[in-house]
Amino acid sequence: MAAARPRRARWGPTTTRRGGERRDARAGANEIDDDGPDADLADAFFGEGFDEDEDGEDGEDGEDGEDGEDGEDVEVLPYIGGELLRPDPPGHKSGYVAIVGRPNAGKSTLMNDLIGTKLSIVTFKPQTTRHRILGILSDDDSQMVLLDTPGVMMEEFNKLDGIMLKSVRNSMANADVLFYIVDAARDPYGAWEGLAPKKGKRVPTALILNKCDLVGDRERIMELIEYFESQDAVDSVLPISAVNSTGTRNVREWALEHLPLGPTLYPKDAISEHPERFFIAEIIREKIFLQYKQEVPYSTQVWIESHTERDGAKKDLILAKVFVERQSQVGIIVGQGGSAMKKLSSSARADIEKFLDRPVFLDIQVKVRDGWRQDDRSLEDLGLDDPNRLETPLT
Ligand SMILES: Nc1nc2c(ncn2[C@@H]2O[C@H](COP(=O)(O)OP(=O)(O)OP(=O)(O)O)[C@@H](O)[C@H]2O)c(=O)[nH]1
Ligand SMILES: [Mg+2]
Repeated sequence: MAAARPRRARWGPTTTRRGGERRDARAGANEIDDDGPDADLADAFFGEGFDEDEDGEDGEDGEDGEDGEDGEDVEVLPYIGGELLRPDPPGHKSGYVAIVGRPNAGKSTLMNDLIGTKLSIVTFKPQTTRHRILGILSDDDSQMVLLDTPGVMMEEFNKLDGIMLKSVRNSMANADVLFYIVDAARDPYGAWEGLAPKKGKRVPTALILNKCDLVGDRERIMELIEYFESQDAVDSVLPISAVNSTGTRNVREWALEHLPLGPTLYPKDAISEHPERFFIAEIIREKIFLQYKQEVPYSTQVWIESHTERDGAKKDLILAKVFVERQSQVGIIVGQGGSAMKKLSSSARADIEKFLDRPVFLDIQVKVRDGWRQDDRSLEDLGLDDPNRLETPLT
């Protein structure tokens, strides 16, 4: 499941952009990340190419005025180090590509495939992703900023659900290109009903028909393509199997084609903006989702208390806290004689070591935060409204 990291790249918060605001954060030039799958897409599902509809929106709507403020000040700026900034070549494109869909549709799997490494955790359970996760795909002529989002649920059951939906809405509001993704094998029409915008479309929009490998029936896939192509809010339909990398190159090319003109927004060698400890916490959360049943994974939040790199042959020391909602869940997480915790620690440690490329000593403690999913202060304190939060929560 886990994609290997193909190259060392920047993960940390290297950007000058937060929230919806844009700034030019050009950094030294970099290599083209062209390690995507070679699969020749849609034909894997059906013989002829589908209609890759043009909407004429690309091209002229670049970022006005971003470069116009340099003016007089440039000459008096002191040298502050770093590589010389290279101007973007003419015709450089950039923008935000939001991936939105119902829980479990395959958003994170697609995002990981496009980026070429495992940025977002993936499990067989719905509502795995809780934050907007940002992944960056750059080459000399473009920069595509992908936003993986939490699944859009039909109902909000608690304040955490509210925060998750808010992050989907924010991602959509910031998007220059929008991908709606539906599971072709599981009520695709119903899924679309819950997603379809009321007021038509605002930006180039494609419907991604995922999990085509589970359909197996060419006629059915054609029928779905035809239906979604007839929707006003959809410019193109892209059939894929994200888990097999089939069709995902088409997705990348479609996004690139429809990105507006714009400057480099993040350092070209960055692949995300989240701090390393965010990914470490996500790895532990993924293992919790895979190991524990029913409500337990959903009642759990992970916080990395500290991560210390130690000299010499010593392993990195990572102290993590797992917050649960009720005292009874502590026993479930720990298990008889600590057996469940042992299993959790060792599976999480193995993936953290792969991610960091270093040996790690992982210490996990379990804490109770009564009803944290319904409590504004706990949600903020545990970093649910800001995945890049670094201050330690009060326990
Ligand atoms: N057969 C098949 N399974 C897929 C495909 N894409 C994703 N999956 C599986 O579907 C499940 C959910 O995938 P995710 O990528 O976590 O889905 P998601 O939309 O991010 O889910 P949430 O974060 O919970 O909203 C996982 O078990 C994936 O392996 C696909 O193309 N074919
Ligand atoms: Mg996800």
